[in-house]
Amino acid sequence: MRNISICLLFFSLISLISAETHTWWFETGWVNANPDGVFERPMVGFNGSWPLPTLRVKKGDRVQLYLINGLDDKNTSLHFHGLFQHGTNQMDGPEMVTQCPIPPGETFLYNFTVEDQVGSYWYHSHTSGQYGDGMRGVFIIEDDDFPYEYDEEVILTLNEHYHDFSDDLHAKFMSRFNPTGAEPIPSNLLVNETRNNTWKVEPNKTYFVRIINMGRFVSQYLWMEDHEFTIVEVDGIYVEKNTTDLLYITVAQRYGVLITTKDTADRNYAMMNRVDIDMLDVIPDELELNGTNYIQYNEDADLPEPYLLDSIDDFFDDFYLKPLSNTTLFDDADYTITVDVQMDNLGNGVNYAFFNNITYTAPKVPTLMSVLSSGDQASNELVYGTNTNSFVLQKDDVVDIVLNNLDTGKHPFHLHGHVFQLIERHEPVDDDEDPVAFNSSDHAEWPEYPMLRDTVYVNPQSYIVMRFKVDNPGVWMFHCHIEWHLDQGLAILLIEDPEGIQSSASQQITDNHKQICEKVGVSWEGNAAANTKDFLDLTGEHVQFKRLPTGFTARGIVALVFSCIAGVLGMVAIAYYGMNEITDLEERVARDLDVDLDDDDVEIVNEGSSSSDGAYGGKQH
Ligand SMILES: *[C@@H]1O[C@H](CO)[C@@H](O)[C@H](O)[C@H]1NC(C)=O
Ligand SMILES: *[C@@H]1O[C@H](CO)[C@@H](O)[C@H](O)[C@H]1NC(C)=O
Ligand SMILES: *[C@@H]1O[C@H](CO)[C@@H](O)[C@H](O)[C@H]1NC(C)=O
Ligand SMILES: *[C@@H]1O[C@H](CO)[C@@H](O)[C@H](O)[C@H]1NC(C)=O
Ligand SMILES: *[C@@H]1O[C@H](CO)[C@@H](O)[C@H](O)[C@H]1NC(C)=O
Ligand SMILES: *[C@@H]1O[C@H](CO)[C@@H](O)[C@H](O)[C@H]1NC(C)=O
Ligand SMILES: *[C@@H]1O[C@H](CO)[C@@H](O)[C@H](O)[C@H]1NC(C)=O
Ligand SMILES: *[C@@H]1O[C@H](CO)[C@@H](O)[C@H](O)[C@H]1NC(C)=O
Ligand SMILES: *[C@@H]1O[C@H](CO)[C@@H](O)[C@H](O)[C@H]1NC(C)=O
Ligand SMILES: *[C@@H]1O[C@H](CO)[C@@H](O)[C@H](O)[C@H]1NC(C)=O
Ligand SMILES: *[C@@H]1O[C@H](CO)[C@@H](O)[C@H](O)[C@H]1NC(C)=O
Ligand SMILES: [Cu+2]
Repeated sequence: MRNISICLLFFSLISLISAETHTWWFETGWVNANPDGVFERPMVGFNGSWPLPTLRVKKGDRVQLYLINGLDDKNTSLHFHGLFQHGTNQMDGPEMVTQCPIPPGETFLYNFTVEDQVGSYWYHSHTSGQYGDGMRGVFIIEDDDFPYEYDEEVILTLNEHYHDFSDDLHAKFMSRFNPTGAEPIPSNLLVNETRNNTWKVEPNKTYFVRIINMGRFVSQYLWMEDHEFTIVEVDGIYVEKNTTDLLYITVAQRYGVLITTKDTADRNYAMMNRVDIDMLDVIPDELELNGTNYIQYNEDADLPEPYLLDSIDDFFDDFYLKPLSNTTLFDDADYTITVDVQMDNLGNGVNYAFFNNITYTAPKVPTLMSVLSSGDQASNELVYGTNTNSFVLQKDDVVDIVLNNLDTGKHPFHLHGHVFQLIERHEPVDDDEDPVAFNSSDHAEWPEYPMLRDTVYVNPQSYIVMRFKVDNPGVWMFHCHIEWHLDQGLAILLIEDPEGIQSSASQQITDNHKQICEKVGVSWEGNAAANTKDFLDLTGEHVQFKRLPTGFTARGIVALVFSCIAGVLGMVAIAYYGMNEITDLEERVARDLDVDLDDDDVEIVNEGSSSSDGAYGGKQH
């Protein structure tokens, strides 16, 4: 008995000693690069280089990452995608949710441990659009007890690239001249932050490939000529092996796959990636939809030809993956959050995204700081404002999120601070039919061992049901990972166990963090309106634009668009959306808005309310 406890003590000491602290200092700044090989532009790098470094840690290690904002006119922040940040919510990254934005010249210390997680993750700026300008990198938590055999590990990132700066794309996107909310079209797809990527392999080997989509918009298909993928990990969760030859990967998702190479090295093979064209509003002729990359066995052999498939409909459905941990379906939900997703125009003519008619509008005080400063009122959702879509969750509850997608697009949803069980995903519903909503008294049979991950897609006009346990005190964002849609306000906040947050020493705002808030001019106390006296008084809070007046038809916006496109913007706007003909645009806008162009009874939107676009800045005066 005594020997056993000595042994236990010994091993726990060993694990304490072997837990390492990784201290990194990184300074953001612009770096010229030419990722797609056809256009050089500045990208956001670290310490003068881009792409950003791959960060590697081991389970249990501590990370101390000092982020110096070297950009001279932009705030920044850093999110470690998929990490639970248990007890360190303020290190999660999203600005105005868990932290104050880091202004130019300031340094923020991200200080946390990786505790019980292993697998493939990534890090990226959580300041509007910035990661699309390059501020993204791979984060790996190595596991000494990896459950499968392999010879070598390799990283494979997917991305899409834009020649224009995010801020410029954002301004045109969140504009009344883009009333249908057509997303900017990527310039090119990337693999490993480049094109025509060569992966050098050896025959007779098994590679463990960590595939990570670090894009901000489009899902990608990935397939390899005559090589199969055996899926063993999704979003940091080990799963029972399942083999496929075609993967579908939304932005922010990760797949860990085993690939066994051929037994001879006499030829090379193609590795193909393809954009999900259903997500694009227009497909410009010059956009290369299929990327060809190379699996190189033999330097002297010819490069492979593109390898095409007859159909890409038969991609692997992640719903059926089974976690290796055998985690069973959690108990019935104690609390259900039902949210409807919709895109629509507000009174300024701009197209926004809504959860239950609310477009997320950032509060004046980061929500975590409202929790910490609101004392015994922290459980009152009103404290967090009327436009943040905040839900307070009770410790240890099982929670379902029922998400009904009334929109005709697919959306990849990400929950911070958790992996969740995906317990139902309904098939897509065609545009010419009505959206189908979840019906609790008439639903599919739920799996015994549901798949677990941190990012899933919902099909067009369809729904998903997700389940998780309230076991991680903090303010966790749940949002569409399409950066454009997040800019449009497609987010809710889950405030888990507010008392648990308040009473934890490690959750208190660090001095460094307070200093950052002071420098950027954001209060670290108060409700959503920065009121520190009466936490239920929301006077002056940020709210979304007013809705279009009743009886107003979207026709007015169409009219406005045409008069303006014909005038000021002219061909610029048209070329920008990859449209060649005004009539083409006219039809598209009309179809998207579901209006009849022959009807010339036209109303004009109030042009006076055109300033301060954007979900992060939208204010109603
Ligand atoms: C990055 O630059 C900072 C100063 O700007 C320096 O302190 C740090 O050591 C550099 N980090 C690396 C990894 O080179
Ligand atoms: C990839 O190939 C295309 C031609 O297909 C070329 O224009 C481009 O520069 C190449 N990109 C890189 C990064 O090598
Ligand atoms: C940085 O954030 C602060 C606080 O939200 C804001 O006032 C300021 O305009 C931001 N700076 C930039 C350059 O966006
Ligand atoms: C990081 O956090 C740990 C735990 O709170 C603390 O002991 C350590 O001093 C912090 N690191 C720095 C550099 O402040
Ligand atoms: C992708 O890039 C990383 C980092 O440069 C490299 O280690 C890896 O081998 C590349 N992967 C492939 C599949 O080419
Ligand atoms: C691969 O393994 C097979 C069977 O063990 C063997 O016959 C072959 O020579 C190996 N190929 C190479 C290139 O080593
Ligand atoms: C791209 O790949 C898809 C699937 O393999 C194929 O159907 C399509 O014809 C390809 N397009 C081009 C232009 O090669
Ligand atoms: C593998 O995937 C298929 C469907 O793609 C599913 O039917 C099967 O249950 C899965 N098996 C495991 C062990 O994940
Ligand atoms: C999960 O169940 C399988 C049998 O289905 C068993 O072989 C395996 O050991 C179990 N794993 C764990 C972690 O319990
Ligand atoms: C959203 O607004 C519509 C129309 O005003 C209304 O019918 C619907 O009930 C609202 N939905 C929610 C969840 O509040
Ligand atoms: C939900 O399903 C039940 C049982 O099939 C049915 O009676 C009810 O009408 C459905 N509700 C809706 C809103 O479709
Ligand atoms: Cu979306």
